[in-house]
Amino acid sequence: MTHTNTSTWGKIEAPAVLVTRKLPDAVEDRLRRTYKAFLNPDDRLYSSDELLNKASEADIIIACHTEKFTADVIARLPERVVAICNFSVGYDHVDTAAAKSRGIIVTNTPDVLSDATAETAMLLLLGAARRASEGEMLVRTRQWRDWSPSFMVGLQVTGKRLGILGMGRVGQVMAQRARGFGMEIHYHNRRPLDPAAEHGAIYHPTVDNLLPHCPFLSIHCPATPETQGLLDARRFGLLPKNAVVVNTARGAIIDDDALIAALRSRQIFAAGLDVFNNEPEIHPGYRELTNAFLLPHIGSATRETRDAMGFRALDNLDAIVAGREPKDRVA
Ligand code: 8YV
Repeated sequence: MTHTNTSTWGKIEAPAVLVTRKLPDAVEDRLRRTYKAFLNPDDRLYSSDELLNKASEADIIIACHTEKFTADVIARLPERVVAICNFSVGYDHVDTAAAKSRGIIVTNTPDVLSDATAETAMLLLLGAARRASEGEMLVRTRQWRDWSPSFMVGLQVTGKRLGILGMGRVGQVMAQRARGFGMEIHYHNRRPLDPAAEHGAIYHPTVDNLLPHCPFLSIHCPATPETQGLLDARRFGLLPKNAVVVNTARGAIIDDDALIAALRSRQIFAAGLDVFNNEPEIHPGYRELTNAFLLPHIGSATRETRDAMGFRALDNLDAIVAGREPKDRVA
């Protein structure tokens, strides 16, 4: 595909866009105004074969993290597919090297979901620290029979230290929100932020340096081959005893067996998790833990953010069709 080719589309017929999942109405309306849209009104999850079959009529695919574009799937995509515009900031579900080698453009939707995701991280941090899951279960199952000064005592968040692993867009919003709770921010990132953007946060050059300073830890780095299983038994062992671990990034960053063992032994006080390895078939060990506060990957699930993600994906699509460089190109 070349940009010269794509920019001629408008003169022949509207480019065909396959949308893998049901998107907000306003987003689908805008899409339909300009393109030949193949939508998924029932929001069915396509198998790879179905996806490939449907892609036979598409020039561009708007995809979510639920569709896995492995090297094999990308190799089997029809010749006419020129771009995958993701409705997500994370793009670990796309083999970008394979896409690049076939000349398929890949985009994502950064920025627009930082507030919503940081809200979820804060919810998990507070919920895990204050034993929200356990408390809610007591109420719902009529096991709440009594009150005493020692009943359901959790950890106070205010004024504590928060470690942020990955100080990108979401990590920085999380830091800002946590400062509202008087938290002191420590972080690790591939590079330190400019001092003006740090707002006093303390940089640690390695993950191992950061962890001993973190009674609370929130994960905000992308899933890459380098971060796969980054938080393993050894690294969990570097956290202070009774730490709280929160993950709104990707399940792949955590070694599930190691976290479950640390939660069972109470070496880690609690975890708040919105993302998991192998979603939605998560490690069964999590379901048994009362000190795990679990959400079903809803980090960015607010009305405003879903619309904004869709419009951002369409902005990228429009740019590609017009032969311009899309703002959020990742491959
Ligand atoms: C999205 C996410 O809801 O954008 C991301 O990377 O993890 C989620 O917040 C999901 O990926 C949409 O495809």
